[in-house]
Amino acid sequence: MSNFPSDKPVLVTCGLPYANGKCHMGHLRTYVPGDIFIRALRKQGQESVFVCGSDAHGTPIVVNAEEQGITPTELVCKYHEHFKTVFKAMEVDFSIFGNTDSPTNHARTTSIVEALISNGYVYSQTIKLAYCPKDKRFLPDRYVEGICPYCGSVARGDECDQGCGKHLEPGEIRQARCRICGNAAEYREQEHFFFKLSAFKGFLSKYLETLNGTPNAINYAKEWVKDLRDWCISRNLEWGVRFPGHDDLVVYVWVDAPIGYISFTEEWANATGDDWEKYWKRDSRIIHFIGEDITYHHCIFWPAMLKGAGYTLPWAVVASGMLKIEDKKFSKSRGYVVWVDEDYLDHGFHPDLLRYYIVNYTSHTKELNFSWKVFQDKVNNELVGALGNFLHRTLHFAHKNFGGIPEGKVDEEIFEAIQQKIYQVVSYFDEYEFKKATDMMMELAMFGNAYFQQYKPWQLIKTDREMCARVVKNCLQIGKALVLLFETVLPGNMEKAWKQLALDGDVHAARFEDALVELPPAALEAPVVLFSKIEDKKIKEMESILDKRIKLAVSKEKKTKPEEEKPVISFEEFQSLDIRAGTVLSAENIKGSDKLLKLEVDIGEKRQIVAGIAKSHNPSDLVGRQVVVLANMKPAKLFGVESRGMVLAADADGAVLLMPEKKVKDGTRIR
Ligand code: B3M
Ligand code: ZN
Repeated sequence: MSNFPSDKPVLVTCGLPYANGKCHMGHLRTYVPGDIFIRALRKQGQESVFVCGSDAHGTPIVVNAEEQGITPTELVCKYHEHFKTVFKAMEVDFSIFGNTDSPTNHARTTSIVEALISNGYVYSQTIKLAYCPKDKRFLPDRYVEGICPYCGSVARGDECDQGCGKHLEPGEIRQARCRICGNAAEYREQEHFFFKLSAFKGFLSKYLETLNGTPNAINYAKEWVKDLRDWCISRNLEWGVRFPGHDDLVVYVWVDAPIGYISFTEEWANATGDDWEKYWKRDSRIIHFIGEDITYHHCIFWPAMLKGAGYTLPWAVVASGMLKIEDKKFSKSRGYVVWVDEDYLDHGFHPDLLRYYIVNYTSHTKELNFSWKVFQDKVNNELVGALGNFLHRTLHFAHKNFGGIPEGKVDEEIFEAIQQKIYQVVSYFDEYEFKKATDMMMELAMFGNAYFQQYKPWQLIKTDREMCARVVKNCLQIGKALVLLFETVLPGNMEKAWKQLALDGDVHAARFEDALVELPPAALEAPVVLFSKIEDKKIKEMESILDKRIKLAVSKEKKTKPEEEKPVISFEEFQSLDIRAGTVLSAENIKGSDKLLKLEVDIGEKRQIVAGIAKSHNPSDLVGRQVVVLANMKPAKLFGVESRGMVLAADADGAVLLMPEKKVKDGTRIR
């Protein structure tokens, strides 16, 4: 049995893009599957609404506006319009695309924070915060750069985005420097407000047992729940939602951003005469589509906030894996980026092609590699070669030989094949297995092609016209089913195909089950080809655009980034580092993390060390090797695993481990 339709209304949301930069392929990994999922819900007759909007607050916006010399409002308006336009062009069809700076969101956020305060979940505490003596200001979040206290990577602001991925609380970052002027920051005391996340440990542990969604999100969250720290939810900024009762503070962006999901539902309900409370105050199914990197916020912080303020909890969290461009880690600064407008739509590519690639390249939770060559192959072989070919040859043959859809019955076995495929597609959608769902659709197209080949209507027409009509009718019925199934992925082209089949009504509002309603006889026009092959020349052109951008980024980086200057230190300061040689005794992956390895190293004594080298090293290759370890690194816990020491490596394209020139006794000091 499918999960849908359910008598509970369904709210699907997508993570809110920061309104501070253009839409790129990485964004689409959340929005396209979200859109496909909601279309599939509608096709099952599920009452549902699809909500998203711009994330307008926080230091990502303020820092960017400052750099561009415009106000945060101007920046947000510019990118808000940009995202709306690109989503429309990509056929990502939100019921509403709001903005977290709206009056509704200010009001809803204030009301939720006040509820948390009056329910006893907020307390104040004086903490030490990074402060720039030159710019005379506190340095919240992205205003500060330094070293992650957990893994030693260069980190900025509130997250270790290059290293262990941990959320960093204000004041935690080491060797803090001001991002505006580059000077070393001081630490100053100030009173701030904390959300008592630790009080939700019992609740969250139980909740995560029932939470639906993708295993990547849920498994990470189950690890994190073991070690919950309270969250500082106030910031020294002008831009944002005022912290109730404190005119000099705003709430942390990760408070008012997810509350946007609620406010946008309110705004949508006000505009359509619907009721927002049936989603957020009563029994509903709230499904969040997000990128894997914001799982903590959606599976830990957000449900605790909702619980603490008395709102309906998310029913599912669906997290997409990360994106690679031509097999290299996605990176705007290094040029590994594909902008949706200037690198795709503006070159005349149809949105449907990319939508198909995004869901069909690999499973939703895995890393997706975008390559122009693979894109070409998938379009030419699958969309043109299988689906397009079947629809076109069927329609063309029917038009040419029968002037349209012939009279007669569709065979029972054809209906059975269709029904089975619908069942499989729907079951895979239920599990957020978009690749498998779309593979099943493509199987139906291949079944159609095989059927056409087997019965050879082009021969039958000469020998047995009646039998030929039956075969054609069967093929057309398969075509109708394909159009209904593929509408979720290829809405633009399937709308055209629906008309080519002379079907009335709106294909976007039709149901999967309509595929079992026999096509009535009708006249058909000569069909126009839906999908055409992409030429090699076009792909070369696209590749060279990307190449140029990467080269430009490399040369820019060389020019603008001379080696970061570090302060001069004394011999005594150097001597305070306890660096030793040691042999790796064992190495294993850490459950829930694709970056970290747990090592046991003999440095004269046995030490357990967590190292962020899983992407560059296989555990088995490390055992027996000698490495260099900073032994007096402050102990830390990563994914619940204790780490006492740091393995030293050159920070190249991936980590390159240091090792002594020749094997030395374990524990030998490095000076
Ligand atoms: N604006 C974007 C991100 O960190 C952030 C998402 C908010 S979702 C409520 O991916
Ligand atoms: Zn880190």
